[in-house]
Amino acid sequence: MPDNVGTNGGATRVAAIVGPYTSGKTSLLESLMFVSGGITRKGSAADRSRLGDAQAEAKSREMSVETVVANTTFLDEPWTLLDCPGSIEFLQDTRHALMVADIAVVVCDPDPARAVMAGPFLKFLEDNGIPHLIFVNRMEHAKAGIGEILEALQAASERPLVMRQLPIVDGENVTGYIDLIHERAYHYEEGKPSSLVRIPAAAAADEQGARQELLESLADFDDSLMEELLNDAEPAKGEVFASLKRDIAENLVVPVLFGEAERDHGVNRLWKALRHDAPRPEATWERRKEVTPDGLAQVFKTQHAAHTGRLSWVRVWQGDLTDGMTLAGQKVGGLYALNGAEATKIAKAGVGSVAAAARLENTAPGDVLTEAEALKPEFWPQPPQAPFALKLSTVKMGDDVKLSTALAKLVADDVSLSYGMDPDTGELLLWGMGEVHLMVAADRLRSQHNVEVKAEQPKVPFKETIRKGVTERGRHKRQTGGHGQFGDAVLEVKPLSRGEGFVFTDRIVGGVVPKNYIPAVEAGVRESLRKGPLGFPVVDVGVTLTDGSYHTVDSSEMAFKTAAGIGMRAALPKCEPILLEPIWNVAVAVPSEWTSKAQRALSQRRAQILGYDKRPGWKGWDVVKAQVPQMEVHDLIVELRSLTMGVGTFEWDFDHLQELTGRVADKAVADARAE
Ligand SMILES: Nc1nc2c(ncn2[C@@H]2O[C@H](COP(=O)(O)OP(=O)(O)O)[C@@H](O)[C@H]2O)c(=O)[nH]1
Ligand SMILES: [Mg+2]
Repeated sequence: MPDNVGTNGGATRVAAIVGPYTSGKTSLLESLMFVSGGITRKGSAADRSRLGDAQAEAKSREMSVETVVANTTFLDEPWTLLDCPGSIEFLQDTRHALMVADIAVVVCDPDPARAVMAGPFLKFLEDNGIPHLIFVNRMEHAKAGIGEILEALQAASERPLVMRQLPIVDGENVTGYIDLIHERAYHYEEGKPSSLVRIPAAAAADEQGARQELLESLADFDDSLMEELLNDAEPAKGEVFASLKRDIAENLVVPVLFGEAERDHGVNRLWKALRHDAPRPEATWERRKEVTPDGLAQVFKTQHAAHTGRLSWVRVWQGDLTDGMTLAGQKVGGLYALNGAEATKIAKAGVGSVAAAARLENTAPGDVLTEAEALKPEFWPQPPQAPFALKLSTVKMGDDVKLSTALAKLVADDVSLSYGMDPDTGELLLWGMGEVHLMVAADRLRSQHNVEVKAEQPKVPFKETIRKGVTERGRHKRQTGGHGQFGDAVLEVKPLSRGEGFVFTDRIVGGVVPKNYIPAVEAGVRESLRKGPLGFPVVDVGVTLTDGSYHTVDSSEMAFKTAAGIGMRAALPKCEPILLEPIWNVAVAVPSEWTSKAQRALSQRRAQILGYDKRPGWKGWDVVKAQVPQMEVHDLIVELRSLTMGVGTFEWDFDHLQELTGRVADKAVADARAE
C-alpha cells in the first residue's frame, strides 16, 4: 500500500456515480475499477462482494446507505470514484459528495418509463452547477430505441442532452456503438476492449443525422462552430472536442453515453470521456470558491468508525495534508486513504484527493478547514423536511442518557436525521427520510453506540374540547384529626372557539373566595385539563370562577386546588366532550403523470384537497396542496413513493385542530383508555 494518495501523477480527479436505486451504480463502479486495473477481479452483486457493497448495512439491506470511496488510475492519472446512495432516503450523503466532485456520472435505466427517476439527481446537478454526464446502463436489453430513451431523459433535464454515441443494433441486441465525434464504430467484446469495426452501411444515415444534431447542440454555445455549420464546413475534431469539454464544464450540455456495467461494455469509452472532459480539481475549486471560504480541504462526510474513531472525510483543495498537522485548530490523529471497506493509514494526501482525517472533533459536512479554523460555506445543501417519524425508547433500564448522547452523535454524522421530545405526547421522536432510513439509524445506535432501542409508530397528539357549557360546584371538605381541609368553588365551564386555548376568569365579588386562593383554583382547573374525560388534553375551554366559600381555619391553597379539580371532573363529562385531531397542511410534489393518483391517495386518507399547481423550478412536476389529518400522514411517504417510483415527496406543517367523530374517534378513545 502506498503511504500517500494523490501525490503522484498529478492532481486526483473525483467522479461521483449517482442515480436511482438499482440503476447499476455499484456495478458501474466495479466495472470502472476493473477496466482501469484498480481491481483485478470483479465481485458479484449476488453475494454483495463488490467494492461498493462495503458497508454492513448495505450488505444486509441490499442497498447503499452511505457513499463508498474507491481509488484507481486510468492511463496513469489518479482518480477517486464515489459510489453514492441512490435511495431517496439516503440522498443527503449523495448531495454532500456531489458538492466536492469534479464531475458526476448519472446512471440511468434504458426504460423510458423510468427516466423520471433521474429527475431529482439532474435537478440537483443543474441547481449546483456540477458538470455531469449520463450513462444509460443495461443497454443491451433496452426495449426502446436510444432516441426514445433520450427523449424521456430530456423531459427530466433542463440542460440539453447530447447523444455522444449511437448504438449498433443486431436483432434484439445492442452489439456495439458508433462514436459520433470520432465517427468510428466499435463492436463489444466479452471481457475485452471493444474492437474497431466498419460503420455498418445500414447505420450510416442515422450516424450522419445524430452527428449533425450533436454538432448543432454544441454550436448553440459556440459561435465559430455555428459559423462552420452554416457554411457547410467540416469542423476539426479537436474543435468539437474542445467545445464539448467547455460546455460540460460550464454545465451547458449533458452528454449521454451508454453501455452495460455487468459486462464492461462501453466502460472504457466512459473512462475516456471522464478523462477528457472532467474538470481538474483546481478548476472545480475555482468554481466552488464563489460560495466557499478559502481553505485547504473541505469536509463532505463525518463518520464514527470502530478502529479509527471519528473520521472527517475531506477533499483536499490546496497543498498537501499530512498526518499530525494542525487542521481546524486540532492535531490530525491519523490520516487514511479510503478504498471500499478499507481505511489505510497514509502520511500524505495531495491536491484533489479524498482522505479521512481522524480526531477532528467539531467538523461538519461542508466545513472548509484551514489550520486554525473550520469555516462554513455560504451555501451547502440542506436536507429536505423529514416526512417520517418513529418513537424511540430504550430497551434496557437506565440507558436513557446513553441514548441521548448516541443520538447527538448520530445526527451530527447524518444531518437528514433529527430527534426531539414531542411536547404533546412526551414521546422521543426520531425524524428522517423514511422507514428504512430510521431502521438503519436504529441499527447504528445498536452497533456503533451500543444502545438497544425499540422504534414504534408515534402516538397522534389528539386533543379534546367541549360542545356545551355547564356550571358545577366543586367542594372539598375533610376533617382529619387536628385542622381540616376546606375549599369550595363554583365554576362556569364553557366552550371557546377553535384555537383560543384556555381562558380563566375570576368573577368573585365580596371576597367569598379570598384573593390569595384564586390562583390555586386556576391551578386546579389547569391540572384537570391535562387529561379530559376522553383521555386527552382539553383545549378551547373557558372557565369562570363565579362563587364559592371558605373557612378561616381549614381553607388552604391545596384545598382550593383540590376543590377546583373535583368541580372540573364533574363538569367536563356533562359538556359533550369531543375529540380533536391535528390537521396538517401538506404539499405533495410528484411528476405530473402521477398527479391524479396522488390526489386519489390523499382523498383516501380523509384529506381535503385544496388544488394543484406546477412545482416551481421543477420541469414536469406538480404540487398538490391538501389538508390531511396527522394520523394519515404517518405513512403517507411510503405510499407516495410506491406510487411514483420513489420520487414523490411532501412538505408539511401543522394547521389546525378539527373535530373528529365516528369510528376513528371511538378507536382513538378506546386506545387511550387501554393504556
Ligand atoms: N443485466 C444487467 N444487470 C445489471 C447491470 N448493471 C447492474 N446490474 C444488476 O442490477 C442490480 C442492481 O445493480 P447495482 O449496481 O447494485 O445498482 P445500484 O443500486 O445503482 O448500485 C444488480 O443485481 C446488478 O447485478 C447491467 O449492466 N446489466
Ligand atoms: Mg449501489
